[in-house]
Amino acid sequence: MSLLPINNDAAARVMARCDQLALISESAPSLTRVYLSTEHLQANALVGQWMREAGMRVWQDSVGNICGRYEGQTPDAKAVLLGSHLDTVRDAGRYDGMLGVITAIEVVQHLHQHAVHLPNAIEIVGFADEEGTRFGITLLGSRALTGSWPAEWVDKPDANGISVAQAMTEAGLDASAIGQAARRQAEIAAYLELHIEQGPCLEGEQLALGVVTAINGARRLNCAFTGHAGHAGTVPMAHRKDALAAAAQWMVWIEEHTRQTGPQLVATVGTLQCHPGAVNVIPGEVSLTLDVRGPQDAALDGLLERILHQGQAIARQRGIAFSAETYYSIPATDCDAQLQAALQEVLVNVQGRSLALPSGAGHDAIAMAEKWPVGMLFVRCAGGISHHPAESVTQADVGLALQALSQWVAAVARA
Ligand code: HGY
Ligand code: MN
Ligand code: MN
Repeated sequence: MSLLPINNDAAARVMARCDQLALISESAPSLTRVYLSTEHLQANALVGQWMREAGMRVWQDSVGNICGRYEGQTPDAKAVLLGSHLDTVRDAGRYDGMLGVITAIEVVQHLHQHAVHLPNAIEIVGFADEEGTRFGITLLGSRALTGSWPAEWVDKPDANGISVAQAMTEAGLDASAIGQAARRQAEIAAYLELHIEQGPCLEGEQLALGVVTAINGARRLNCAFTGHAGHAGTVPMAHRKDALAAAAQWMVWIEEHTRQTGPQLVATVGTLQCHPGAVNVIPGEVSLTLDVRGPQDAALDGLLERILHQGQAIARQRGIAFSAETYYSIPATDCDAQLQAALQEVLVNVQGRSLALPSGAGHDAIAMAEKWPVGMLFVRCAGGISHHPAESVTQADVGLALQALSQWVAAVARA
């Protein structure tokens, strides 16, 4: 039985719900919603209510993911898991993560309204933390499902010195029960994630939707240059050990060298702290973060090695110290070929043609791919803008995305 195309009221409802969720923020009118905050729990309650209205059994798991299940044709049927994250970066856009959860709920609502049950159950998860905004560790929600939480994560402090374990207790969770969120391999057949592209390719091709081929690998490091603070008026230029000048020289080299490698590799210094940070003091200490990404791990690690070598060389020339410590490393991750092929067919049906493209951004699908086949559906976003309040999608594209997700889920859940 073919599923009726989802109507445009659903697209309007998705847009309205993204707006509603965007109001749940610690920094209103801007959007910031971090792991285990009051806002996180409020968002879980609202999304859980939408899941219930769509005929799902709803629970919050032991790390704070909000989960729902819509039964298949047999009570113990494997689940096709849909999802994305509900946490945000600081001053975020309202579609990164949230669009994937809310569109998934519409697909289940459509099944429920037409009393359709597929061979597989459909589960949805609103992951608690993909961005790592509060504790600096990422994919917390999805790694709980794969059972791959490193033990030391519970001791990670936030900027106020509150550890993950303490924050869990304050949120009514128990750090000793983290393992209960892990899902058995046999329970889940596949993981499908709808997400905004966060890049310019679909817009450049005048296409609403695309098939994700792979997700870039990424490395994140905390780096520092340590020189000598000194009086800005009395220390001659030739005697200075200026940590900020060294960092500036390194950053310009990173940008130029990475640009020369071609379009696939990217490197970003996203944060920089300068100490003591006074107009009349030569900076003695600079700490900065480095984020390097690419579709192949070997090329990515080669670039990182050259960047770190250059940091050491600049420090040596200037007679100061340089340090770097990797705190985040995810491999380049392929999306499942069969799931890609199924989605490709759906996109030709829904929009006349399809486009396959890699993801420069990281996603929960990276963690989920360690245990289950994953597929991702990209939706065009204006100017490729993301991690910014100007992030936007059109209702028309959301309407097409709902049809595509619905048909993809039906195809996968029948396979
Ligand atoms: O940074 C990323 O790639 C993702 O948005 N967390
Ligand atoms: Mn993001
Ligand atoms: Mn995201």
